Amino acid sequence: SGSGGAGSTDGASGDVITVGFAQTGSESGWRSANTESMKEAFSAENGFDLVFNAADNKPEAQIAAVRNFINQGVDAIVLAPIVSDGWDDVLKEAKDAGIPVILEDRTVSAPDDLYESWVGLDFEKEGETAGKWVADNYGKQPTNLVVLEGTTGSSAATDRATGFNSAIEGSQIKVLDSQTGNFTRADGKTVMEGFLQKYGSEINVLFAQNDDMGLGALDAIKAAGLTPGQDIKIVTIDAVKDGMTALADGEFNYIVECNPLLGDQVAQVVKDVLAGKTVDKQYIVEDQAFDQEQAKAVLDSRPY
Ligand code: GYE
Repeated sequence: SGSGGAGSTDGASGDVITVGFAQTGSESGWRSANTESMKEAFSAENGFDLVFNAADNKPEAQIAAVRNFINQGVDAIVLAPIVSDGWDDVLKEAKDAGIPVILEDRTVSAPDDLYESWVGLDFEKEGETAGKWVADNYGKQPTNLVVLEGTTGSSAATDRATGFNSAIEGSQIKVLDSQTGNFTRADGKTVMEGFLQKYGSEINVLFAQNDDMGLGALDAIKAAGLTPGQDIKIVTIDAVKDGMTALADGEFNYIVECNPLLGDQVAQVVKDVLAGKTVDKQYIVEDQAFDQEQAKAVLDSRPY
């Protein structure tokens, strides 16, 4: 490098590293916490000049953002891919330009020699943990479940579904319906309204693939005159503050954590790659899970 962007401070600590970060958008509480973690880790104090882009969950806009980073000649690109498919061409362009790409959060379906490393979570295991809890608690008698899926084509949604479905297999859980709520509160609410119109009080359990969709669904459930956490049990993924609050308040029943604080780890991988050190192809961050009592116990100490 050697050409830090405007306002960068080359000093005793060495050259400023210019990093283009292509974020998905700002769809959820998880995403806000992840963006904050990344901005903190890739700060000027830590020797970085961060070029931040959020693509509003539009895959074409995100590909264009990565192409822009290549044209700008950044030192490295960090990508939180909205969807898994469609990355082969632009990742090849980055490789040809000699710009290393590090994935954070979600993965891509492109060959893994097109990126250096992936820092993320075991989404399949998250889904499996959620499904196992549902099967253990409600799967011994006939139980009707609806699903709010995350962004279609995202590895987070696809892998959570795989894990969840395998865990409820052989139980008496029946999936009445499963539709995308795009990981947002607004769509979680709208899709849940549709489920309630169609199935009414037949619904026993809701699995929302993130907290925000579950939080949106709370409004729909209450408006239908039902009590969330009782008439309809709710299991979600993420464990952000609002989700954990709903769990501690008895409106959710179980949350599988998905840790968004990946910034420091990603920044370390970027530094190592640029220093020519060998890095692992993937770094998986551990997740926990919480029931209502556990949520009450940890609520005040949650960092996000
Ligand atoms: O669960 C959801 C966010 O990819 C792990 O994306 C991430 C997911 C997270 O919008 O809240």
